[in-house]
Amino acid sequence: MLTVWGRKSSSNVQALMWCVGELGLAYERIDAGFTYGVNDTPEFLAMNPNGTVPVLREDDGEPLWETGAILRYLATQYGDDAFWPKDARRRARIDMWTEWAKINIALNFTGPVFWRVVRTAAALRNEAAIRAAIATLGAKLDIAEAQLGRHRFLAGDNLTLADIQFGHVLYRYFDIDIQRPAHPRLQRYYQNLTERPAFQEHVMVSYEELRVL
Ligand SMILES: N[C@@H](CCC(=O)N[C@@H](CS)C(=O)NCC(=O)O)C(=O)O
Repeated sequence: MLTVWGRKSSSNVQALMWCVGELGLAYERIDAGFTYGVNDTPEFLAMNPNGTVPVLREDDGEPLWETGAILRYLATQYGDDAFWPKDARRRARIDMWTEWAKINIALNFTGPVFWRVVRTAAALRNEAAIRAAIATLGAKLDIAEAQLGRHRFLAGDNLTLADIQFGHVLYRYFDIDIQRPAHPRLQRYYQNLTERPAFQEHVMVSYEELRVL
C-alpha cells in the first residue's frame, strides 16, 4: 500500500498520482503543503528535509521524495515493459523524453507561465514576461509537435513514463487564459489524454485554490 503526502493542486503530486492511477495501485493520499500545512512539521521534515510534496512511502519502506525519482521507482517496480522497458537501451530512449519533458516543459511552464498568470495578482502581472515565457515554452512544444507527428505518444506508440512527465502539464497549459501558438497534434494528443480516467481524476483538478486575484 502506498501513502502519498501532497495536495491535489500540486503539479508534482498530479504527475505522481496520475502514474499511480495508470498503474492501478492502491494508495492513501494525505493532503499536505500550501494551506494544508503538514509539510512544516518535524515528522514530515524527517521524511523530506526539503519540506516539499510529494513524498511517497510504501508500507514500512523509507520515504521517497523528488517526483522524477518516485516516478522511476513506480515504473520500475510496477510498470509493464511497454510503460518502462527492462531493456536498458529501450528504457533510455523513454527516459530521455521523460527528462526532457521535466526540464523543458514542466519547468518552463510552471514558474514562468503558470505562476505569472494564476499565482500573481492581476495588478502585478508582467504581460511582456508572460509572452516571452510562452514563446520559450512554445519553441520546446514545437519539438513535441514534431515528435507527435511520428508517434501517438511522446516516446512511442503507447503511454510511457515520458507521457506522465509531459502530459500532466497540459491540462493547465490549455486551461489558463493565455494566447497559445498553434500545435494541432499536441492539441489532439491532449484531447486523447483527457479521455483517460486516471488523467481526469488526478490531473484535471481545479487550481482555483492557488489563484491570486
Ligand atoms: N523537485 C521537487 C519539487 C517539489 C516541489 O517544489 N513541490 C511543490 C509543489 S508542486 C511544493 O512542495 N510546494 C510547497 C507547498 O506546496 O507547500 C520534486 O520534483 O518533487
